[in-house]
Amino acid sequence: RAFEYAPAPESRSVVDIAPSYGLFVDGEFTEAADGKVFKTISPSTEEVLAEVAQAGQADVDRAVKAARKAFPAWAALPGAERGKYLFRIARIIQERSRELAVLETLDNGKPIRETRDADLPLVAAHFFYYAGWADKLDHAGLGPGPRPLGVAGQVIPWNFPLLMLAWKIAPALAAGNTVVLKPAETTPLSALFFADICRQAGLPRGVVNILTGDGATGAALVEHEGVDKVAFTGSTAVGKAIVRAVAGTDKKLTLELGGKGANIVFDDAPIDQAVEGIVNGIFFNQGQVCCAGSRLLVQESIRDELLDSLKRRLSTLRLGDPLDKNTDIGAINSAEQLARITELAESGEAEGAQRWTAPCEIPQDGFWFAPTLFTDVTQAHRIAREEIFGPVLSVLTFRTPAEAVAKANNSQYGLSAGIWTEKGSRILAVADGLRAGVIWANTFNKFDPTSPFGGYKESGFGREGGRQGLEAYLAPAAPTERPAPSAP
Ligand code: TXE
Repeated sequence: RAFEYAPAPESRSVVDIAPSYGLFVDGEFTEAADGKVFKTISPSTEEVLAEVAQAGQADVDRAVKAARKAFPAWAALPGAERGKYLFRIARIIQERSRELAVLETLDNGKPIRETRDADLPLVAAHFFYYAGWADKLDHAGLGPGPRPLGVAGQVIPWNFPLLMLAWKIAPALAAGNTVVLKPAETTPLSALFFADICRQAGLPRGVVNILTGDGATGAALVEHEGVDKVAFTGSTAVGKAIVRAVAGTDKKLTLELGGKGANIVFDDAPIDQAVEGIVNGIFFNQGQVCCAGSRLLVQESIRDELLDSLKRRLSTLRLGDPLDKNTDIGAINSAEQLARITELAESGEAEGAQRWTAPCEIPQDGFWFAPTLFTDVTQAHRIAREEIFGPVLSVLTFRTPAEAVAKANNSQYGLSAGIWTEKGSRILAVADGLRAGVIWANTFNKFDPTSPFGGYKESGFGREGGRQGLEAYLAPAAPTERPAPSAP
C-alpha cells in the first residue's frame, strides 16, 4: 500500500480493571463460598487481566435464593416501572460504551472497531427495545395479562459476551423474571461491569445475579430446582446435555447452538458487494459467530472471478492489535479454540481441499489464525460439515438454484443463510426452500433487536429478539375464575 497510516490504539486507560472480582449476588460483590478463583487473560497478549471468583454449588444456591426472593416484588411492579430501570440501564451502557468496548476487546480479543460499532450499540439497543415492551404487557382493566416464569438461569458463551448477556437479560427483566447469569470462563469481565451498571441504575437487589465460573457452574445453575427457565447459547454438545438435564422437569428451555451457514452467490450478484458480504460473513469476529457464513456456495460460472476478487480483498485485511482502530482481524479467544480451528483446517488439507492463506504477519504472543480459504471442498469434507468457529471459509459450487438449496440444507445445522442475487423472485423462491432460522438477502450478519433469531435442527430451538424473544420468558395469562354455571 502507498500510505501506511498507523493510528494510536484505543487507550487502555479508559477502563479501570481491578486485580480481582467477586460474584454478584443479591446486589453485592462477594467471594465464592470456598474461596476459589480463576484468571482471565487477554487473548491478544496472554497477559492476566484479573482474577475472578469461581462459583460453586453453594454460590449457585445463594444466587438462586436471592433471585427467588426478589421475584415477587419485581414481577408485581407495573411494567412501566420495570421499563424505567431498563431504560436507565440502556442509557448508562451508552454513557459507558467506550469503557465497555475497550474492556470487551481486551477480554475477548475482537477488534475495537467491532466492539465500538457493533457490539455496544446493539447491547444498548436491546435494552431500549425491551424497555419499551415492559408496559405493553400490562392492560388496564382487561383481566390478567401474561405472567413471568420466575427465575431464569442463563448461560452464555464468549464470542459476544455483553451482547449475549443483553439478549438474555433484557427480555427476561422486561417480562418480570429475575435472573442468574453465568458468563463464559474466558470472558467474565463485561458481565461483572454490567453488575456494576445494575447497581448504578438502582436495580433492586437480587433481580440480576452474576456467577462467574466454568461448565460445572453452568451445569449446577441449569439443574437447580429453583430455576424455572433455562436459556443457553453455546456448543451443540453442551446444549444436548442441558436438554437431558432438564428432561422430566417443567423448566422452560431455549437453546441457541452452533451453525454452518451457507452464503449463496448467484451469477447475477453484484460481485464487489457480494465480496464484502462474504468477508463480513466469515471474518467478522474472526469467524467466531454461530450464524457465520462459513460455507460459500458460488455459482460455477462466476467461481474464478469471485475467488480472484475475494483473495485480493482478503490480502488487504489487517490482523493484529485489537485495540488498533484499523485492525480487521483480532485474536482468537482462547488457546483451546485456536487448537480446534487448527485441527479442523488440517483435516481440510488431509481430506484433499486446497488451502489458501491471506498474507499477514502473526504476532509473537497471543492466539491468532490468518484468514483462510479452502477450495475444492466436497460436501463430505469435515470442513464443509463441522462448525469451525474461526476465520476459515469453505468454498463449494453449484449450477442451479435447486442445487444451491439442496447443498445449503445438507447440514446438521439450520441457523443462518445468505442469498446474493439481483432477482427478487429468486430471493423469495430460494429463501422458501432453505431450512435456516435467519436468512439475509444481499447482506449478511445484520442484527436488530426487533427480529427474532434462532435455528432449526441441531442449531437449537426457541427465538431470541423481537416479540418471540419476550414470549420465551412469559406464561399465558392464568385462566380467570368463572362461576360454575348454575343448574337450570
Ligand atoms: O462451548 P461451551 P466452548 C461452539 C463452537 C466452539 C465450540 C466449543 O463451535 O468451537 O462450541 O466452545 C458453559 N452445563 N460454540 O467450549 O462449552 C460454559 O462455561 C451448563 C458456538 O466454549 O458450550 C460457557 O459459559 N453450561 C456458540 C458456555 O456453556 C455449560 C458459542 C459455552 O461453552 C456446561 C460458543 C454444562 N455442562 C461455542 N458446559 C454459539 N452458538 O454461538 C459448559 N458450559
